Amino acid sequence: MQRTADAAHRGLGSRLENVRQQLQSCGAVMAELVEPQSRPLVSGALAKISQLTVRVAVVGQIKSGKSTFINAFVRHPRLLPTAVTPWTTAVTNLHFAQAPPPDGAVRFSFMNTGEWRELAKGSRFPDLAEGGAPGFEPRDLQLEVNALAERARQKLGPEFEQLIGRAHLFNALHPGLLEQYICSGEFSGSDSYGRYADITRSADLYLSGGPFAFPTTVIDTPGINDPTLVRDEITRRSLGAAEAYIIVLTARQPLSDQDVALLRFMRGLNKDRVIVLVNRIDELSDPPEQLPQVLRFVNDRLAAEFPGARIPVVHGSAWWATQALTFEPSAVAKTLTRPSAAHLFRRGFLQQGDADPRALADPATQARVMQALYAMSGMPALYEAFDSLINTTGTAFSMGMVARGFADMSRACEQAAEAELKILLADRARGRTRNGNPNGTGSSDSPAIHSRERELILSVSANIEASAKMIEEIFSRVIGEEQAHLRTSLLNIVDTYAARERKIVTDSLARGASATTWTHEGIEVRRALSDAFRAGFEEASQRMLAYHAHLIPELFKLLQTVVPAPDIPVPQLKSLSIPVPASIPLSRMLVLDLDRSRWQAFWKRASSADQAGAKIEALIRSEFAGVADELATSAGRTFHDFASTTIGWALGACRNIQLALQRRLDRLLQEEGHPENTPSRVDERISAQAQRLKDTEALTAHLELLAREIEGIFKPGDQP
Ligand SMILES: Nc1nc2c(ncn2[C@@H]2O[C@H](COP(=O)(O)OP(=O)(O)OP(=O)(O)O)[C@@H](O)[C@H]2O)c(=O)[nH]1
Ligand SMILES: [Mg+2]
Repeated sequence: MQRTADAAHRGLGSRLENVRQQLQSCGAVMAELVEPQSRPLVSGALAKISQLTVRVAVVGQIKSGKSTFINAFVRHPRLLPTAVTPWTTAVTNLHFAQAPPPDGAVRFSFMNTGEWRELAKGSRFPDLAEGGAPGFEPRDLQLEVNALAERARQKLGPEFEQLIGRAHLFNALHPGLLEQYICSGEFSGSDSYGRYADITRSADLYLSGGPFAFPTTVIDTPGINDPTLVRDEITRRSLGAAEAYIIVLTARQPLSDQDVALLRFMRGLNKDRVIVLVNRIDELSDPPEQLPQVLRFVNDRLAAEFPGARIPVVHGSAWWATQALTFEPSAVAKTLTRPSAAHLFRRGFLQQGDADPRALADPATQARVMQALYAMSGMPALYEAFDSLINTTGTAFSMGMVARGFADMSRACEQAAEAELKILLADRARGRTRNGNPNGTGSSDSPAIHSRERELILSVSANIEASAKMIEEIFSRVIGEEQAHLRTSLLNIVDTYAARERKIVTDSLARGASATTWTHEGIEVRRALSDAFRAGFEEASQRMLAYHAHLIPELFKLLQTVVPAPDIPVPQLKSLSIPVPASIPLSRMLVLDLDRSRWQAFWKRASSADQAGAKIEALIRSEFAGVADELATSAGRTFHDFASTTIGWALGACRNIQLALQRRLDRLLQEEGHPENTPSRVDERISAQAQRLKDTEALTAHLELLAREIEGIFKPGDQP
């Protein structure tokens, strides 16, 4: 396309990619400057950033146009199968700007028996069977899984047993291949279509091209309201692996009941990493009238569901985008006679006569129509939104941490180089005064001085190690406290809610109402948990950062007793914040979410109003206690990662200085009195050391600039 959006033109995530490449080249330089013992720290960080990828999941109800949209989004318009009947059954990961594994660029992984059993249990069903909420035995999922296994067995015959738990690998895609693995439904095509669909868990495709500058994985998911519970569960599970989400809605039924359910389901995901696409606007019969209404409705609904969040809402048509990318004059001519195409004329993208099939043979008209369809497809706006979204992800944050770590280490190298130079200069000066020799190379008291300095350094370094250990312990204690605190406040919310629901059930049954009318509206408690989690996490993260700002400089102060160690800049608490992990556990399906028909057995077993109320309270508690636990654990994990990385770098930087000095003094001690230690040799060393100092100064300046730049790029998202 000629008129691509700026973001796509540069390549999505190009700023991040640029920073990454600079970090890689700085890291390579630094690996040569640091002490050998510090190299693993640098190479570990380099390996880490070379593996960073952004993962975005595309979700929506069945047939909203997810696969069609993805094809246009990744600029492979015929990649994923899309059609009216066959539906996507497996999670499909499209990897861009990433090297394929050696065993094949296309991989279909089959479920294994364990996974099947897992799926059948659902999320927390086993706990329930073990007494969490007696009397509730949701067998539906199990029955479904059994039926699925039976169908697959019949379809595949003896092959079935061989395939379970394994994978099929290919070097490249060929036509019809995906249809065999990731689609199901009524096909008019080949018999092999859908052959492996029942047992395929996921597909991984490594692709070239695409609009991505930064390694990105786009995840196509089965529709969220797939008629089978199993597919629903597969989709929910796949979401945990993503850090950004595109929700595809249908313009003609914007936020239908299913969409509202989907939004509630998305509630647990980080709201600032979501883009909403109102797709299929080409199906509106009167866009000028209907489009503003649809968008207002969607925005209002989003504001109600995600108060305070700014979720970008993009509208468009994946179909228009596909037509622009594949341009077939006869199909385009048909499109342009539809009422929705009048929209393109009204917006000034097209001229009268452009819809005429004969005019469409003219290259100038073709180019204009292509541009019009593409511009109105929503794709440029979506690219812009996606390009900013990438910058709020954990990937951007991880890169910022590496940049800061590198900058600290580089400053440490600089200080070490400066201190080493001072040792050499002092040594030469001592020699000169003592011997009256202008080219003196040390004196008889030099060894004593060097030994003393060396001892001092060793004792300081022992202190540094001990302090680092202490700092680790403090962080560990603080993280433990924060995690427990977060867990308690989440459990309090669950308790309050469970007690309230108990009262509602008991009261209404006592008044003679039928128990079967009770339905769980878990939205409110999920929202309360999500808000409390976010607020609690942010509060805890401020405490972590305050400790960080206070404790890390202590390490360097210790070092300052022997050398002018660097002052590590204290992070600005306002500008730095640890990104809140996605609250995936909140999106998990719980027994409470099952529909009314599946609750019959539960109510049958309750003999009195009080008993029914008590059971509901126990059920809510047991279901949500696990969610609260998981949320608190994920917060703890994020803090541990943060603490170990920052302590690791600070300690690494200190060690590097201390090792460099130790090495220099050892060498001087070793060479005392050696004949090859001539004045010219000493001068040579001094000038080599001065050069080293210059190099590290330049590297530090570059890295500090980079760390500041990435801090400017990384926006942890809108604060509520
Ligand atoms: N008119 C119109 N049709 C569309 C649009 N996007 C997708 N479709 C059509 O809708 C049908 C379903 O599209 P898919 O992309 O397979 O939808 P999906 O959401 O991936 O469906 P599942 O994987 O089954 O959940 C196909 O026939 C598409 O051609 C659109 O913007 N406008
Ligand atoms: Mg699909």
